Amino acid sequence: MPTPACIATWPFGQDAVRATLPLLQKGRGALEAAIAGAQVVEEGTNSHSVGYGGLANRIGTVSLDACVMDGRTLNCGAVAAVENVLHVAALAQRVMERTPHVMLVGEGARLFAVQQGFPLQCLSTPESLREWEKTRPKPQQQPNKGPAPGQAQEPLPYGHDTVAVLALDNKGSLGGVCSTSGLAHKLPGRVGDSPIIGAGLYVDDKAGAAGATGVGEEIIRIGGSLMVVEAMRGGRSPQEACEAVVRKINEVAVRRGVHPARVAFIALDPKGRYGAAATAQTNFQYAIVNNGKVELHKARELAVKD
Ligand code: SD4
Repeated sequence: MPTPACIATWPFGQDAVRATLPLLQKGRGALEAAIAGAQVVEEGTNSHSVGYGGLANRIGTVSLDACVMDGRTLNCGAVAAVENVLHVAALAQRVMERTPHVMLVGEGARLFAVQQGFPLQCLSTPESLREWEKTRPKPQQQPNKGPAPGQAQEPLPYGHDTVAVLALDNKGSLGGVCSTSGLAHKLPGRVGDSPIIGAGLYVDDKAGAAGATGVGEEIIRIGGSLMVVEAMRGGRSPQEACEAVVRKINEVAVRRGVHPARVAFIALDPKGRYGAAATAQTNFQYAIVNNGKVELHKARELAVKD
């Protein structure tokens, strides 16, 4: 019987792993356990970028993205740009289980949440509103048109983070979840990598599971999490797979003149081996279980020359 395993992004991932592990040990399925872990972060005050008190967008609204994927069947579900719903990972699971679709967005996702009995609530906190007020671009900095031809794009603000939780259950199946409020001050309607299957998350029992965090635009561009999983399918270890894809991110970032790209990946394979890697200056940390204890590790960072 495989030993249950779990990995989650950032220091608040420790809360997720602490909630996920006991469920795996009780024999619950990987996806169910991973969703329970992500929910703790969505609810918690240790995170200012997931769920309650999440980072507000350009107009001060908290708008959430999430997805889930079951490695046994490749069943998956996602919601994007949803307002007023706290448990977006659970909502993504409902999309997977109760609709013929993979993704619902915006008002449609919110209406589906109401139909499914999810409460609507304000996700801003006095603290998150103060932070938004302090850090938001001043009106004269806000673009109302696109950049003029030949002019650089406005750089993306980088207030992170996303919780990605990957779990392996005692039947040898993998499940994964990704949940976030996305980048701080994003334009209303912006969707990051986190709810996009293959970008922010990908899970296949026959190869492995991967999740991403960082600037979503750079992750979407290369289909980051799918690429990590395909590298494991090709025989690389989770660590080698994450590093290979961070190198790819770096190569593309150089081509685009946006390095360092500020992206990180975590991965878990069906044997319970894990890996993580990040681009330079990310200070990316992830939580894992080692001998029954939750540990926080710093990921290997790869600079462009690596
Ligand atoms: C996004 N990837 O919306 C998310 C944000 C994030 O660390 O993970 N930041 O682009």
